[in-house]
Amino acid sequence: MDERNTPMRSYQVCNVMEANQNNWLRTRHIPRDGAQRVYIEIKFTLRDCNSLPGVPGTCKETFNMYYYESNNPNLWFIKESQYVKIDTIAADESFTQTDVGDRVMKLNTEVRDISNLSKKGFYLAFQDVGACIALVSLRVFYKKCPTAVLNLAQFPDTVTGGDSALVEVRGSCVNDSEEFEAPRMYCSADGGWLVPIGRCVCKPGFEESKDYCQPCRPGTYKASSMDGYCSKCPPHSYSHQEKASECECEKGFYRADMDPRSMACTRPPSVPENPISTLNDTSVTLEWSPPRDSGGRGDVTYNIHCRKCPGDGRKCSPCGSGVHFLPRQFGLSMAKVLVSDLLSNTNYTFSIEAVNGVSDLSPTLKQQVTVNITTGQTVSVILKERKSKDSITLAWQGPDRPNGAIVEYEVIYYEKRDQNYTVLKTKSNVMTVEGLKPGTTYVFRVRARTDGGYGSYGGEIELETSHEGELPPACTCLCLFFIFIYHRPCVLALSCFIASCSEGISKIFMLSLMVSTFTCCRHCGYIKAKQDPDEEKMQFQHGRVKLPGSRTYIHPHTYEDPNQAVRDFAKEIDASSIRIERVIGAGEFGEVCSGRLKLPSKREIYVAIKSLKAGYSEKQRRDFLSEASIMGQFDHPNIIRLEGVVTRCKPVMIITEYMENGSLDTFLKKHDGQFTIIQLVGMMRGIASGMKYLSDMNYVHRDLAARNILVNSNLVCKVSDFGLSRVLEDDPEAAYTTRGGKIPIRWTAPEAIAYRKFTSASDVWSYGIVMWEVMSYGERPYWEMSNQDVIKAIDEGYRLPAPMDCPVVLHQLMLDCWEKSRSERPKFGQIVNTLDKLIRNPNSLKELANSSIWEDPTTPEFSVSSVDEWLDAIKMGQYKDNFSSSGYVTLDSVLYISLRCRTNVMPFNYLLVSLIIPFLFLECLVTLRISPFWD
Ligand code: ACK
Repeated sequence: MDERNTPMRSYQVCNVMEANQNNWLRTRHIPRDGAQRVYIEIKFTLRDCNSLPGVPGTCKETFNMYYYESNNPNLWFIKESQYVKIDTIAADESFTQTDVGDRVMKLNTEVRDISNLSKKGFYLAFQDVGACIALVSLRVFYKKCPTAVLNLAQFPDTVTGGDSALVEVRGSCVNDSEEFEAPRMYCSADGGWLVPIGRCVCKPGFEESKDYCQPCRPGTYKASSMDGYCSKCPPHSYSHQEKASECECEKGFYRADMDPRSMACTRPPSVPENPISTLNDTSVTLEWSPPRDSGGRGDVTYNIHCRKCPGDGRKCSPCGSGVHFLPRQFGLSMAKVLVSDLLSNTNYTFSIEAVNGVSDLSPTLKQQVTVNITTGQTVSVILKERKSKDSITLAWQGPDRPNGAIVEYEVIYYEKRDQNYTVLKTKSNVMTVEGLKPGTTYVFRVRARTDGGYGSYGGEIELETSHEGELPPACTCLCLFFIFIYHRPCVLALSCFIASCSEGISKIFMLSLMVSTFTCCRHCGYIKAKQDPDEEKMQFQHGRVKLPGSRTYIHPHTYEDPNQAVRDFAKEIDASSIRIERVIGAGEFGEVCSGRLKLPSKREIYVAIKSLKAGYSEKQRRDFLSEASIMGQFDHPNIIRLEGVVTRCKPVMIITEYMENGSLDTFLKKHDGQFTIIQLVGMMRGIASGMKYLSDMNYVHRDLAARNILVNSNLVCKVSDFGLSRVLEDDPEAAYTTRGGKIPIRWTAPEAIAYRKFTSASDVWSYGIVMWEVMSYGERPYWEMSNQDVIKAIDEGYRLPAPMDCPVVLHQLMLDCWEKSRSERPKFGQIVNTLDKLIRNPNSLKELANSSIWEDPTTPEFSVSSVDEWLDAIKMGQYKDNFSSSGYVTLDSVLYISLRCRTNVMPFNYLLVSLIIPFLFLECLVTLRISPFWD
């Protein structure tokens, strides 16, 4: 019975009373089952010899355990000597008579093992040599390492090795995975796995999930088994099916062979812009601006295609190998090439195309911008000459199609006999060469020069001076005719001609009339021909023709879910690609910092980072991000460019291009008086161009002011500040409240202030104010006048006077922008055109709006000899006493005011005057660019 009084069976032997016992108990054949090491657990009881009364000394308290390895499962006899001894087993606890009486069993458990088995099985045997034992149970077992999956490799059930050796096991990769490094593990003797080596990785299109590989979901992909997890399809690509190992490109977008699958799909670049040619006789330098849209790639290069058109009616043909391109014709990385060895006097068309790594994948034709040039403006015909004994007068016809205005002609001549030549220059196409020898033959050639350089010489003409006493030939009249038709109005030319020719007048008259008409018409035609290409060029370079179906701005409020607008128009940027470097200012919603952005496969760029401060409300977040969803819709060199947003982690950020010179108003104040007028007009042109783009997209800015223009290191101005929060809604204070502050009264058109009529025309009004800010280097419009006074003054017709040194044309443009009736204000497109014309013709900027008052008192309008006269002239006669009592009795002393004004030291009485009649006096104050309220 065991401890619980349950009867149990056992093998017993207890021949203790007799000596020389040798009793054997043997198992049947036990299959090894692959095990090399087998454990044997025996449970037994053993009687204490001392507790047996009268037992001889031969009584034992141990027994022996043996095994015999054999492939034969049916051995019925094994010799004693064949057994291998495992151990002599002694009991930890033996029991006594008392125990027997108490029926308490003292069960011993002993475990032994045998290793390095190699045959099919073995037999176990127990030898009793005279003990009193009962074998209660025998358990024979081996150990194994259980099935396991580690590092995506599956390891099978593995029987442990013999003799405590580790068993090396090769794992097999789970479904949809492949070997990265052969997976191995060691099965230890006690059945545990040790030292995992190698691993499997999920195949492309699958990602690891615990111990198996699961397919990538639609919209995600995994290109390489080396990538850990499925990633979202890169921009402009998609995957509709599971298990995608790459995402397909959207229509119109492509992926080059060498592009990593993680890269956004890209498209061919847009056309190169602003081509410029600089011609020098038979070579030309072509330059252009990179395409506005690089297609999303950084590998844009340029190819030049060249065709020549002889201009004699023959067809154009490829230029051939005679023309040379430096550095090369195809695959240019710089936007510049020198083309040399062109034929003279030939029309050439150069087509410049931008290509990138996916251009060849796109079925659409590559867009090209073309440049036409005409080489060597040869002055082909010397029309006629007039000779005397010591002079020759030549008249020639200018080039048919000059490639620019002719700057001058060069006449080269030499005496035929000695070939020492002389070069003369003239702006007209007539020249009298004097000091020649009588009766001598001279050779003449003429060539023209334009801004593009010299053309080639026309053909030679040999002329001989008259001999002493010889009269000029009668047909000199024809020469004079040509001279005059090129230099006088046609009528005058004709009358001169009639007066100077007596012979054959009727014939020549008819002929001349025809030529004259032809020439005059050609002249008119020339003017037109000169203007049209110019116009075209300007349109081409700067005009943004609104194409049918071109984009219109979408207000984020039209979205039910404003977050969708952000997703649609702003790229989400991973915060880890941004490095914030320093704080550069404070925005409405939080700090503005500068830093760097490094996007995959893009160059690192400097960026400005606006962040949304902590503790914001949902509305603030929406308003903050609305700027990004507006800005993200624009793509123009004069509109601040959105790089993207960070919305998936905090702080929420808006990333834009970095503008090194910050906001325009501060920038101008810092550089007061340091720019040329062309630079200032260039800035204004940029702003106007950005505003034209916005108005073409039907976007009304409402807060155009120099403080909302940013300037980069190249002085390029860009319109910024597109937040929604300043847009006025149903607030009763609306007209005066914006961003918790005021409507920018000084910048806002009267109709927008009065009844919130914000339109592109009201933006034009603001633009006029920005022009004024630019020309006055950041002066505050209307100085310190109160907003109410400004509204009143504007209503009464007052307009800001021209700032100091402001060209009259620019002030006029400002005044046009401030037309009360908004329909009479110019459109942004017209403003851009006007400024372009001024840039091309800087002379038009020479006349200053206010120079006459201060710098030229002798002009009829301001010819004054005393202070009183001067005050009368500027309609301030009633303040004569104020001036004289303050000691300003001479004009010099008034000029001294100007000097003091310039240094901002304003005499008090002068201030008083300006306070009393601010608007009459503003004109002269502005001339000095001073505020009447300083000091
Ligand atoms: O006048 P600033 O230097 O130019 O100070 C303000 C400040 O941040 C708060 O708006 C500057 N700022 C804003 N956006 C940019 C940008 N994209 N690049 C450079 N500076 C910027 C602005």
